[in-house]
Amino acid sequence: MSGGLYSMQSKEFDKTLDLKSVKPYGDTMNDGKVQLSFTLPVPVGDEAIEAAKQLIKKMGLENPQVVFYKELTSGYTFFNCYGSCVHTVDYTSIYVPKVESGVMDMHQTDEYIKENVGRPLIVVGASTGTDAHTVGIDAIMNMKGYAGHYGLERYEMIEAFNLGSQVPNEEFIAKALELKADALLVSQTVTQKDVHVKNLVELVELLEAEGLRDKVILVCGGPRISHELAKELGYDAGFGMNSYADDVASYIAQEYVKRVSNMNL
Ligand code: B12
Repeated sequence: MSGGLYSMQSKEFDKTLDLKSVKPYGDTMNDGKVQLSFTLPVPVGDEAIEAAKQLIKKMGLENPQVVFYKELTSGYTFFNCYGSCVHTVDYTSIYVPKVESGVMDMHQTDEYIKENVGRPLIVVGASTGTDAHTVGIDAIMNMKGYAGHYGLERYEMIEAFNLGSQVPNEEFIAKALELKADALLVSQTVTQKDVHVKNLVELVELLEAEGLRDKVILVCGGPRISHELAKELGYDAGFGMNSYADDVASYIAQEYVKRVSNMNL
């Protein structure tokens, strides 16, 4: 829900806050102050600074200020700038789709699977395609876990197989079949030229072609993945920054039980 306690506290602090037209906060309410940094492919100098200011105005920011600039290499200038945003958003109308299942800790999830499934769930994960980033999928799956949250390998009632990085989609599916996976976890970090979208969609298409899409719980994750994007691409759920094994394990367990009980209806 938008607002709530936060809005009450902020309104007491500053009566000019209107959650229907929110703009950035610098050091006074509604000053719209934004900090941004970028590089222009032009030589360092007064013309470069003027070009940066004109660009900032075109972005919808008033009073552009270049507070730092430096030549990166010949013909390229880096800028740190400030400006005041003239646009606002209606915070009260915002709806962000999220994974709805409640989050349980490792022991609760193990207990839940014992009681409701009666066997360990098989989870196969990888960083797929050309993506070489392993830290995200390791954070979710490794025994030692991440930021105080044990990974799936630590769960008594989850059999977790981490295939590592740069796993081609075909190989990922073959391994999922061999291991009789209940859930597939895909990690995608690189989003340059939308490579993640292409790769994630290709996996869905391959699973569909093999008649396997409905037989697995399909989850993706990564720093620029949202639940909304995941759903759009044909996944059951998506997890972004600051997600942990607890989130995905709870989701998989509850989703599995939901599917089995729907089948038994
Ligand atoms: C370490 C790193 C590398 C290492 C990776 C080593 C390894 N073994 O992983 C190396 C040096 C190999 C590397 C290479 C490259 N990298 Co790099 N890398 C990074 C860096 C510094 C950290 C990433 C990281 O480990 N984050 C920590 C983990 C814990 O966070 P996370 O991945 O977000 O994971 C969390 C969530 O997203 C989620 N999650 C992630 N996956 C999954 C999966 C599931 C199923 C679930 C539920 C949740 C989940 O849970 C995790 C825990 O909360 C980032 C910059 C940064 N500071 O983020 C750049 C960054 C990701 N790299 C980048 C780039 C461009 C590259 C290269 C293309 C560079 C190049 N030109 O060669 C190559 C790509 C190689 C390839 N083929 O993939 C860019 C990506 C930009 C973009 N938007 O696409 C970044 C953002 C740097 C930048 N600012 O430009 N990189």
